Amino acid sequence: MAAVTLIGSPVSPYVRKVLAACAIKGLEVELDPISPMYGNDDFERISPLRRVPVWIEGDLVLCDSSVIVQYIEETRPGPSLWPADPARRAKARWLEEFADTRLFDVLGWRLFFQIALKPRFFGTEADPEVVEKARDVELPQILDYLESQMPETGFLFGELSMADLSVAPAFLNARAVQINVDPERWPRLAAWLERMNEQTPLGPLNKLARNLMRTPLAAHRDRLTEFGLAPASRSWMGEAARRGPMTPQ
Ligand SMILES: N[C@@H](CCC(=O)N[C@@H](CS)C(=O)NCC(=O)O)C(=O)O
Repeated sequence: MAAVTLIGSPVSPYVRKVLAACAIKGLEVELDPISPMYGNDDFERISPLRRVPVWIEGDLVLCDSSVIVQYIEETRPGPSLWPADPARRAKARWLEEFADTRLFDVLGWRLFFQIALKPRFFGTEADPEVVEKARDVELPQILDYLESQMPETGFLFGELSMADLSVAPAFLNARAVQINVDPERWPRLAAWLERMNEQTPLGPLNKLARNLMRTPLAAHRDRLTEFGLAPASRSWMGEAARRGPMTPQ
């Protein structure tokens, strides 16, 4: 099989989701750790939504973390990324979908992007109404639902699966803008997040992401090697930040 290049900064929860799947399968990839906002014209040609992650393997180019992890599962040996039982597998896929849509909309776009990225990349301030509603109304509803799905011990479906690795990553980005899960109100969710950090490949990836959040973009490639990841031989990084067709205001 051809060598794999993955485009996307580990600051992206979706990129960490794919990297965690690779770690479980023992699969090494080369990484171009760009922020999608800084993708160049070539990036836009292969990622029409200007989004990361993008998987390149020979002539094959795949966009979207769920498409990519499904492809990894179908082409690579090693532990399965989903539960074996069809009903549990279907439920795991639903939680992946919930995480990639509603959970990320609130934690990723209305909190992390508004507070941390919008001012930094586009020079505009966070919209306080969006942030307040996300934090005080929308997020608690999501956390109540996730709490109802959480086991007392272990992972969502016993063994670690893509359900866990899809739901957990965005919580780190939220923590970076002081949005935390209150362990008094959502005890199972908070304890599961701790286990995800301490017992799974997401832990070291979260450590790398935290480090990159404090590092100027130009130095991100050098940080990868310090964390045991191989930088790609080419980069799709451009000069200035641009919005994609689906970047929120
Ligand atoms: N459904 C996609 C979502 C990917 C996504 O939204 N990635 C973010 C980074 S966390 C992105 O590239 N955003 C840039 C933009 O939309 O402008 C997936 O699962 O890969």
